Amino acid sequence: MEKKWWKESVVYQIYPRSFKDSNGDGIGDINGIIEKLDYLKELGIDVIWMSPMYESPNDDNGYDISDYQKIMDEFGTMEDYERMVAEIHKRGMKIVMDLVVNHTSDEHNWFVESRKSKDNPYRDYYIWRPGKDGKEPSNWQSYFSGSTWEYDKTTDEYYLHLFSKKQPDLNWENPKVRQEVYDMMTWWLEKDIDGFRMDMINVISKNKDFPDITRKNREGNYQWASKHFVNGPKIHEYLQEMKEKVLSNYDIMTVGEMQEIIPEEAVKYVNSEDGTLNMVFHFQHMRIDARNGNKWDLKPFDLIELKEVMTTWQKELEGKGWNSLYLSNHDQARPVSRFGNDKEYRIESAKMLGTWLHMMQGTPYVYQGEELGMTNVKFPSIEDYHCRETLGMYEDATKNLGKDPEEIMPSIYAKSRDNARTPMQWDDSENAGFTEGTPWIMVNPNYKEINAKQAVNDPNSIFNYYRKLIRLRKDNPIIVYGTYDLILKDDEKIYAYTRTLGNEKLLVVANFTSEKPIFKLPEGFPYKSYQLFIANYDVDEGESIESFVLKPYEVRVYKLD
Ligand code: TEU
Ligand code: CA
Repeated sequence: MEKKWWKESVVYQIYPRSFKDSNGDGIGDINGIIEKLDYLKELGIDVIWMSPMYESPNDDNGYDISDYQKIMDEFGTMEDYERMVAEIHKRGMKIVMDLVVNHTSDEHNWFVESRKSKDNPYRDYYIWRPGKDGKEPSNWQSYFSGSTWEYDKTTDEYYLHLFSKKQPDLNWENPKVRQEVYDMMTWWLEKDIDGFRMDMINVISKNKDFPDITRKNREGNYQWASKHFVNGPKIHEYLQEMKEKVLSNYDIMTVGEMQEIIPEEAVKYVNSEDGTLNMVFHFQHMRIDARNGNKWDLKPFDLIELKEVMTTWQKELEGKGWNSLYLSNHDQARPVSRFGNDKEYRIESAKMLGTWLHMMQGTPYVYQGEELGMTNVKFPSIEDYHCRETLGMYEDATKNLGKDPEEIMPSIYAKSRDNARTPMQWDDSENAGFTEGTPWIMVNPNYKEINAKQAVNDPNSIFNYYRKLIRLRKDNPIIVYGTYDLILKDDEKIYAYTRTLGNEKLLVVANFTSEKPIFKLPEGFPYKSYQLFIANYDVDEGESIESFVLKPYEVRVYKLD
């Protein structure tokens, strides 16, 4: 298999707003990030992915960009940015920027012009349609609830926005738009960045007819219409063009965030022959605790389903493309609260989840605070939430669907994106050492116990365990390049798999429960000798691997010859 630096790397995601505030305004910033680069180096990180740092009115925390070539004032200046890149590179790390080009902010100059008149030169930069029978051009529902169409009275037409109404969708059909995007990407690459994480990249090509959804697929007036824009008609054409004009000129890494992507479609994007991107972020494992794909409709997750999802991705991409491995990011609940046990077994289960994920084939992504086992939060009131998606759902559910707020709050506690956006917990001082001012969003009250200062100094912390996990990757090519195979497919408590490279094997055994299930090696499983590689509890090294009892959330990895 072809060796690549981005296959061997571990990526750390920074959500700048919540990472570290250096000037007391309550908002994380670039100088704050620079202060913490040594912390990331100590953890062993190779690549840092920055959530958007561009100029933005912050309707969606920077995912609504008003100028792609400026740094958000609150985060600092272009000089600060350049210094940060130099400091990252000086430490032997790389930087990946977020590329948000499905939409801009409505305050982007292109849109300010576009909405002025039907013959404005920028009109066609966005997607405008006349209404239908005095209503929206179609009954599509936006990701943040409500219609995907917003009426604009200046020209008596509607514009499309798959996300908030302050995030109008760019018209990728227009070659000028595409060229603007490619020029902007090149401009950043010339500033020495090392790649892009591409926001919602598989929805940029839409069915231009914008047909109504006739069979209701959800409550309310607006319906999910993703079949008309996910992996749309011209998506591969656009990405091939982007590859030819931009990506192929640089040794960079690319990862495309892709809604509703399944492995057989993903191969078209990431295959090493004529694919366009290195990796995709899929959402299939993020849906196993939701009913009917509705993230707010909670259900306990099923380990068998998790095995199916992960194994399908591992096997379908094997030898063809490359997987990204993540359990958390700025849009997801905290994994230790979601898939582990953030009460009795917080430390054990966080280590188990990290091990289970990092030992698979692919590039692991660590989201800020995951290395500390940061947990979900319950804010006292809906007023304390900031996330666009959460507020949109709350409003829709209470106003349009007549639901009781009490009924909705448990979903918000479990799934709100704000769970991931509470400030990074640096120490046990006020506001967790994140800011000397008032944080823009509430700090999780558990920071006295869960914080980086404690973790760095505690040899048994999740942080130090992650360090070890990451170091092992550097010294053992099998972790990067070994082939994955699932064993014990039907076990409901234990997730076990192997990795194979040449004569070497890794055996990974992970208990996803607070019970004590017995692991039994499948009969005839070949090995000559074994050695403990990493584990989250003390293990008697003489213990046979043929059969053993697992402690709650125990994980063990053995190296076999
Ligand atoms: O996310 C797209 C996306 O799929 C989520 O917002 C989605 O709505 C949610 O996770 C599912 O419940 C990207 C960014 O990561 C997100 O922060 C932005 O809000 C969004 O695009 C718009 O740019
Ligand atoms: Ca600040």
